[in-house]
Amino acid sequence: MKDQYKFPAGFLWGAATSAYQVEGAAEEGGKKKSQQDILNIKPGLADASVASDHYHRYQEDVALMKELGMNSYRFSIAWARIFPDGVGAANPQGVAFYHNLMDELIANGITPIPTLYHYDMPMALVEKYDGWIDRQSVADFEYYAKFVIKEYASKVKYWLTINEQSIIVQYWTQKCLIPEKYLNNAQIKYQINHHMNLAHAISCKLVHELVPGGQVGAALGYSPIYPLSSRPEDNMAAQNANDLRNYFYTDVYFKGHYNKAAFTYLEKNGLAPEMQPGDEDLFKEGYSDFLAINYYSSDVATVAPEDAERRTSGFNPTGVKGQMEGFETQPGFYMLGLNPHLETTDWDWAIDPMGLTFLLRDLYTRYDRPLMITENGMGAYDTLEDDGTVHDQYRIDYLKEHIKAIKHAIDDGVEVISYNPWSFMDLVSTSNGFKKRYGFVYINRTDEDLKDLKRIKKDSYYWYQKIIASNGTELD
Ligand code: BGP
Repeated sequence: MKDQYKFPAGFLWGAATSAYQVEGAAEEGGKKKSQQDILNIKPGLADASVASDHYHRYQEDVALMKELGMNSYRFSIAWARIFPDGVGAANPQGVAFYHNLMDELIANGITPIPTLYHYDMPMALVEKYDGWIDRQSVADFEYYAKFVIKEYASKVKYWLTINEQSIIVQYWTQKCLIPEKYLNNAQIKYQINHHMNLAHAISCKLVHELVPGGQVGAALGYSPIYPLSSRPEDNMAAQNANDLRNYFYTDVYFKGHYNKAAFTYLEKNGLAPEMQPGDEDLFKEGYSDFLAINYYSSDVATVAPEDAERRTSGFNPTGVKGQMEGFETQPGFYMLGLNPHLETTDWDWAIDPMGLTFLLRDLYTRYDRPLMITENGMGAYDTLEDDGTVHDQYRIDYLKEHIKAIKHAIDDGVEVISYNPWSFMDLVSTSNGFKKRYGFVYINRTDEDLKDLKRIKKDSYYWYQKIIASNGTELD
């Protein structure tokens, strides 16, 4: 009998971050503002101006990655660092920064896995034409992507296109700076997504054209959706929810067209994106080699009456359990809710390691393409003890069960390329500043006080070091 639960030789172990959440230097080195430099200015919370100061300390950070044993690192390239005005002249200091980072990684045996876009549309383009809302964004993204892919082609094999289109649709006003006049127009978020689908497909084509042996795929935020009960109606609701929240994206990436039931529902409700002739041909030409998944939790769905009020996903703004503001409701299609069988994090995210095995199996069966895990992790309040240690056993428990879940999927025959949990170091959370931490490395700062930004290894760092060294065999 073959070995149970074995990670393949050459498996990519690492961790992940994104540009605006770690770099800081928001207006240094020739960079101009992105929409995240504006969206993250919230009273009492850290913003992107200093973040984890990675821009200035990347060498120290890469040394810590090396010591951790990482052989891959997922990060993102800030469009506004390469093209401060979105298009036009490239910024030599920005271009050099990512060369230096990649060189440092490669010299330390770490495979760079860059993401082209992680929520940070240059403000210049937001001011010019409202960013992704306008189809011109696709052409400007192509200009940026072509430059970047060409520039770093010799250093990068695995390219990630756009981070979490699914989350951008769900939390569109937090991920994009939306002018007030569009705020009550929910069709806009599907239009933004359509433009991103085009940008994704173009990027895939560019990687195939410009990078010998290059592999490319999107990084999708993905929560499998279970029926709340075994009632046929709940099963139907779960299928509807999976179609609109999950396969709506993956069918475009791998089949080259929108999921039929989801698109029909949007059309009936006046929410479908406007398309142009040839758009779906482009989807097909811009095929993905793999799918990268960001996995934190699963969801459950139940029936939503036809006259239910449409609403988007809520979130828990306090970090006190039980304060989730509400759940997505699509009248006549589905309504999400709480899974009574699962524990949650302090921010009410359901903890479900088996959900990871479930989705890996499901997606591999549906599309027959390898998968990467480009995010997974436990957001928590961490405490820096007086002796300079951080005891994050809860994070170790979370990650351990999820790594076991990946091993199960591999053992079931699924091809998994990499595991890059969120996050390498503490960083600016998308909505909770530095209060909610994910890192293996603690950053000594708070929302209010920058302190010395010292890097401190948490217990999870030492634990993960052993996991990587044993290629995932020494889990207990
Ligand atoms: C993903 C994003 C990341 C990230 C993570 C955790 O959706 O790609 O950018 O921050 O979620 O989310 P949060 O910071 O809200 O806890």
